[in-house]
Amino acid sequence: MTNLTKNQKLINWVNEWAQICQPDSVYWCDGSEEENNRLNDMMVASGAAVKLDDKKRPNSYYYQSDPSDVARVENRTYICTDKEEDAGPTNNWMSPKDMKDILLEKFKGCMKGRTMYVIPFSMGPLGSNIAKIGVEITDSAYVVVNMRIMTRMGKAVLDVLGDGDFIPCIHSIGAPLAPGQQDVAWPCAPIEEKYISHFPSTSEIWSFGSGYGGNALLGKKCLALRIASYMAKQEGWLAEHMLILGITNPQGVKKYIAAAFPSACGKTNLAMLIPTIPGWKVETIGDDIAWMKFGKDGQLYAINPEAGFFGVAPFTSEHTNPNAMHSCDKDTIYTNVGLTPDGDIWWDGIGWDCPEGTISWKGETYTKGSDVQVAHPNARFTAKASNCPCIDPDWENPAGVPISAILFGGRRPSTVPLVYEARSWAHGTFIGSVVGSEVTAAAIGLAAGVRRDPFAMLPFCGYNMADYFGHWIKIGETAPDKTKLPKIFNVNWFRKDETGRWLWPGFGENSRVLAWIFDRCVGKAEAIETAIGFVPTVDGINVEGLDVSKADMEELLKVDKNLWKAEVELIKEHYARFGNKIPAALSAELATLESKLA
Ligand code: GTP
Ligand code: SPV
Ligand code: MN
Repeated sequence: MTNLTKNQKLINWVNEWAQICQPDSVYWCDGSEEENNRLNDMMVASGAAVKLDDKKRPNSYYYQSDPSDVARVENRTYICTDKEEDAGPTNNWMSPKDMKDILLEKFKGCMKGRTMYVIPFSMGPLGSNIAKIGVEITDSAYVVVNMRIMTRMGKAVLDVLGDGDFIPCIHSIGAPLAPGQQDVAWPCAPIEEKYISHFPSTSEIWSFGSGYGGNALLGKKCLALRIASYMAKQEGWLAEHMLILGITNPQGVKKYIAAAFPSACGKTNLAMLIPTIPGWKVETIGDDIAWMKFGKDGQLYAINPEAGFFGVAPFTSEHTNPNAMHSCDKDTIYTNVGLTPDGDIWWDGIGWDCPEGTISWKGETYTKGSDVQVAHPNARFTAKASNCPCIDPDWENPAGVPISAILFGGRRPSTVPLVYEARSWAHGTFIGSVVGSEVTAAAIGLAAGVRRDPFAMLPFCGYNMADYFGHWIKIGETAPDKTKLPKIFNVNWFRKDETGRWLWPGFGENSRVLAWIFDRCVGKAEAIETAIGFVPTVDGINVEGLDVSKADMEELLKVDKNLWKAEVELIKEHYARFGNKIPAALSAELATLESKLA
């Protein structure tokens, strides 16, 4: 059936699923450029894709999804464990047997009239001992071309795999074709038939009914976060929803920082930031996922398991994030943005007016003054990391990069200051465990308002979140050299005043905060100890050339005891969800915070 591998276990597994799904044909992806061109041509010919103007956007393609399939579906995402308690109160749960019974029915014949693609992929540099190999079976060619950007994919992976073990990932869009039936541009199943299922104890992923992003590109959230977080717990490392950046100060000293912010809260932007303060430089290792392990020298090292960026398009511009804009200059897939009459793309905040006649993500035509939503708020670009102008020279270093600081943050219009530093690893773990953020468009069907998103991992933790908190505490307690643990900080670029005005300009200006964090790591910057941790002194942050009033700056750095007392009550409610599973070290941190505020 294939001459790409002799791995009998893999061949048997593919055959078994081909019998269940009954595709018209089975195709093993080699990852070549020729194959990629062929699939792109096929999708253009079928009307699934539009090739963009080759002069403006070389080798780039445009897709519109089905209106029901625009983001992750958290209420259709399951962690399947024997005991419900092992999935915990924040995950949807079903027993593996019940889920497999339901899904086997759905997978039966689900690829009729379609091709089954077999995608061997590596999360992490090929052959690195930190990397994990998965094989995704899918009936979506869109998934194939996206996986080719987001992961290392194809024959080279099979060569490294040899006859070894792989993580099996089954995916179907759940839209079989009857003989003669005309296909649609973006086939998928209705929301209530979508299932994004994980079986952590057997390292399996079964995803049905969606073709979008994290639901369908199974290396990303499903493998590199949900399954990997469970593996990391067993094996003593960390799989996190974090960007990784390198920052160099004017003296040429370089440090690496990892940062966890919830979906659509600024990871891509921070990872590619261009500092506004002279002499500083930021380079990108990754923008969404970090796998971290202790090295022989006792430092925590991080790799980016991905090979591309699946980034939020709206409000990405030459002004906010030029490095992301240029990562998308060529070889890019655009999904749910606007398509201009001259074969280019458009979204809100791109930096120029929407051209007359632009086609919206829903296929409507935009004319000046019309209220057509041109790009979906969760419209995305899929771009190669290697096309990013500020990619770090060490981004594919199999050993990873040493992490000096870990940041947490979210969209908090009030209460939480621009930046503060934890007193210890345990205190930092507490800060991570209470991350809150205003809900964004990255997931479907969430009520508006601030929700707790611990460690930005709420939708991505493959086991009981309270046990995950405990794992973080344990990492600190069992670190080979506690003096080498990263320092932990919380940042908040999203403070607003009563009128809704941003108090902080964000984007490149966030370098001022990174510089303070950098200097704290080398024992330089000034801070005062408050009830919540170390906050910069009024002149601790470099504000030279910054257009922020002194009053706003004071507001940004203020710790308001009354607001924080109210916050403590909300934290108690949040912790109550986990009953007595909250680690004692975190209950102690909460008690300390409460007593310091008294
Ligand atoms: P995921 O890919 O969903 O995990 O998102 P992400 O965390 O990488 O978010 P991203 O950097 O794509 O930012 C999402 C949105 O936040 C974009 O619309 C940005 O313009 C906006 N944003 C990012 N950084 C800042 C900032 O410093 N200030 C403000 N006000 N907005 C920001
Ligand atoms: C997120 O929602 O955090 C993303 C986009 O990074 S997706 O890959 O769709 O999950
Ligand atoms: Mn993400």
